[in-house]
Amino acid sequence: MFRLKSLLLILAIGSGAMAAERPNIVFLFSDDQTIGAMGCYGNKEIITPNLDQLARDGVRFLNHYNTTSICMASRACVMTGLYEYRHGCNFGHGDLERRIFEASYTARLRKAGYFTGFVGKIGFEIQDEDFDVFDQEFDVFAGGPSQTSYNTAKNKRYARYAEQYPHASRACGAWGQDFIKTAKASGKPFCMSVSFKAPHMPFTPDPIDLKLYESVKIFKRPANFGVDNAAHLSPQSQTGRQAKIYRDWVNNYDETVRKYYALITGVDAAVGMIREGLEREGVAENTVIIFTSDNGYNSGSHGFGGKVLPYEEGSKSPLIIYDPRQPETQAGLVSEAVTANVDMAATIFALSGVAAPEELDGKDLLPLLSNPSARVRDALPLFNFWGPASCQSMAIVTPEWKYIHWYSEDKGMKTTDELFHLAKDRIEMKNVAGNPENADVLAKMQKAYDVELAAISSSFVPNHNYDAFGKVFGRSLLWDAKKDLVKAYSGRVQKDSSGKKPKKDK
Ligand SMILES: [Ca+2]
Repeated sequence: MFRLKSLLLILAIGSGAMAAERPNIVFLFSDDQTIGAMGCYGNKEIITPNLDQLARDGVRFLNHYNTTSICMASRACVMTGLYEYRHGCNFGHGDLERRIFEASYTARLRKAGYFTGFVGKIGFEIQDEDFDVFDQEFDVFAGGPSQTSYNTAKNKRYARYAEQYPHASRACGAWGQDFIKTAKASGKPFCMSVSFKAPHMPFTPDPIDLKLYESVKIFKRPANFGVDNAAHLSPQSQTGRQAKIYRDWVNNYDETVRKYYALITGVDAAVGMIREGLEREGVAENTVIIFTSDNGYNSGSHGFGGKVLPYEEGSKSPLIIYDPRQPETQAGLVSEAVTANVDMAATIFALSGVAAPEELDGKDLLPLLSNPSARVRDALPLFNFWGPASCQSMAIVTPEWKYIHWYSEDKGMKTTDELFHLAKDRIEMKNVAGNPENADVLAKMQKAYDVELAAISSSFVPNHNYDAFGKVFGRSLLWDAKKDLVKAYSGRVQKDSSGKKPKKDK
């Protein structure tokens, strides 16, 4: 009897302790960082000691894709766990509806008792509401509208750090340290989002970091660098701003990449400050850290600059997850599973124990922390619903293959299928779609494509200008039947992404 009572007591204490020890979550988010721009991803020129350490402590993901590879949409994908056509938020498509924001992990965790904080570039707004409404949506909010500024003094909600940290990246680190203190004092578990502006354009790094790269005169080019390495790609891929502007990535590579790397080194310094803060407050052992970025970046690969395109450099970002509660044997492991921006919300819901909304598009990645060789999906869709219609596309990626369908036949172009054998050709130099020995693979990828296409038609969010995509991305409808549909929406989606508030859909 005594033993039973003791057992029950132990069980009761155990479950109470578990409830009290919901982990803290720190979500660190850079802006426009491609997967290769970090030491732990094999880049020997960039200086990222703190991020490399985070990778040694946690699990590093090699195939992390942004399902829409542009700021506004991807940030909404991260927070909601939904594909863009289901959350409806992108340039030319509209702001995030209140009901969808309410289902985001930040909103739900707060309702469930988490102490929440946000600093930096949030990148979207809630439809028909002022930006300042975010002050009520977090326990501590230090975000800014549109692109925010590298000049700390110009970001009103954390301008107080300007004297000590005039550049925004380290200022965000200092804000993070203070938030950790405040959150600890609240007695609640916390969820902190640090959304760096870096390394987004304009490339104005902290002089402290730029100095570290002064002695390097010539930087290593990507293996598929320059326009000569684009001759085999679809003509459609050449019709966007990635091929027409951002020419410094091709013509002035060394000076451009020097600043880009220095901006990431500034983020790295802030990550170090935040980890120090967690240690100092004694909360590091119960704090899960996630580091990723909102889209990749074409740093001269195939002659492209910018993002958006479904090729590897533009769509893939680093992802590191460090859960200190995992056994030490898991430290430094690497996962080749295909993961996505939409997985962040599902993972954070799982970590926190807070119920996720039904039918998230994203997957919980926690099983990969204990078993990095596992998979969470067979295939992932990548979308571009923005910019010139001729450069829009949908793609399917698996650990081994990528299939891209370019539908536009504008200006004499022909519909183009691209198939890359990623396992053998990671830099996408051979389109093997026409190769008879790949016919079975192509058919399988097209089947997966058609499944994702049907999902657009059946579940797009109404009134956000996605109505036509289930048809125009289709593989069988002829261009003549698509032309008018394209014309109807394309005027509305050709907005720039300068951060100006997009006009409402007419
Ligand atoms: Ca971005």
